[in-house]
Amino acid sequence: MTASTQTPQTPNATARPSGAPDAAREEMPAGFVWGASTSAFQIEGATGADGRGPSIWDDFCARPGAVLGGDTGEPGADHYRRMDEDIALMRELGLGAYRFSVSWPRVRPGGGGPANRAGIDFYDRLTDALLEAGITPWPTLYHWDLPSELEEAGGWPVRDTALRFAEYAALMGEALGDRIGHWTTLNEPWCSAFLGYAAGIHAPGRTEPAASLAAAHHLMLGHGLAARELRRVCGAQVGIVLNPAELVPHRPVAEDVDAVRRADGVRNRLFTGPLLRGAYPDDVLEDLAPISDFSFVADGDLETIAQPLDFIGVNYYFAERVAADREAAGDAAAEAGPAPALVGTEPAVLLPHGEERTGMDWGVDPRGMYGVLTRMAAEAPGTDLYVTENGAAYPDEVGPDGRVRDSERVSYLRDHLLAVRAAARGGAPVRGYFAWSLLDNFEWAWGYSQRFGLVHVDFATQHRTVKDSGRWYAAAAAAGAVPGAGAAEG
Ligand code: GCO
Repeated sequence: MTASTQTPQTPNATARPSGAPDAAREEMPAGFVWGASTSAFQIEGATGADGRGPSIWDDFCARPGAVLGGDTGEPGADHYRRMDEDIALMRELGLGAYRFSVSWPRVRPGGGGPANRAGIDFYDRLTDALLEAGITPWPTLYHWDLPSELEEAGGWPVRDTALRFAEYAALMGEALGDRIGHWTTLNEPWCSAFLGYAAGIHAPGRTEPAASLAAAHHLMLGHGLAARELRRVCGAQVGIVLNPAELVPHRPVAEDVDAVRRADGVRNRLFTGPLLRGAYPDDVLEDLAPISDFSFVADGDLETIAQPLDFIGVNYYFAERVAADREAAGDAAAEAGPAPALVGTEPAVLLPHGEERTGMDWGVDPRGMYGVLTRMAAEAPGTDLYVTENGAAYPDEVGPDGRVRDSERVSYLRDHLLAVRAAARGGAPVRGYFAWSLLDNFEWAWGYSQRFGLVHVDFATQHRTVKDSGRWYAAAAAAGAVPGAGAAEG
């Protein structure tokens, strides 16, 4: 069975009546979780501390030209050493939950082999300190930092990596399981598989289309095996974080509509098929046949992958327009520049969608948030949804008065939260929202050039400044509703 590529249209979620804010309209459902997200490699720094081993991102950063400015995981936001200060900030923002990731190479440096007690202790202390502060810990086990040793043995294209991942999940389940209510296995497996192994713009920087498909499969197999292990050792809720793509045809013509179907196949249905229905969609297998025969799928794998999910995390940043090829895209393709090779979509081109752009030239389209949530609710009926990442980069600066006036981010967050609200009102079981990100951090191939935080970080001094968006978000979390932009002034 294949999912429809159509997403329901919402009335413009951002359109608001003039006059006084309608408090009832802006209120989030009861019990809604207000959180913020980070990931280990992006904020921790301390890459050589206390027995941590190298990861593919350390290796990728060392490769000349791979990361803008030659930036590396050092200093990050030095969170490994400033955890207490950062939890105090979360308290100040009134966060109900904090989504962080565990660094696999910190807790089991070789990927397999002995665990590193000092590394586990860090997450143990973090968990306790969060609980003490009244903040629910939401760990993700894999946010892209594969231990180097496992990549040397073949990485995610190799089946063994999934088995090692399950062992690591059991290790963490045993260490923290008595205090964790929600475990996330993977963050955005599409990025790990295709940006890492096909486009080569993320670690490990490989450009091997067939291997990227094997990587996607073994990531999902790792998820399924890890979910079983977590349920065996601690019985918590288990979910996965996806980044469903919201794709619209560039022109209302059959070629572009079919390009959307193909792109949707690799971006979305290659993952939701096995995870939610235990099968790869036929049209996706057909489209990808020239690249791979999928002989890496062993008996029983699909059943393992299709473990029941307690929740699905949805990361949404922008929507994309799809044109059948560069010629069809016309001037828009020239403006968008060369696109990285992405398995299964060529010759289609993916273009930014939306009039406004963020600092990274990502299109702003809150209706896409409504679209991905509504679609996921339809595809996984009854499964709780959480927006596990949403946010925008802008070139923030601390003003002479010590304030960061990031009004564009306030608008971005507000409009997207209103879209979340609209989806929830329409019946999507959205239980919470995690802003990306708590802190300015290492933005992968962009290094430290892009700032996503609610809190500004001066990377030279590690001084933290809560931005206007942070104050605005704190007001939202306190009210359990989406306030007007002026709340940042408070
Ligand atoms: C992702 C990752 C985050 C990024 C964020 C902004 O979604 O790409 O989960 O680590 O930093 O999305 O690009």
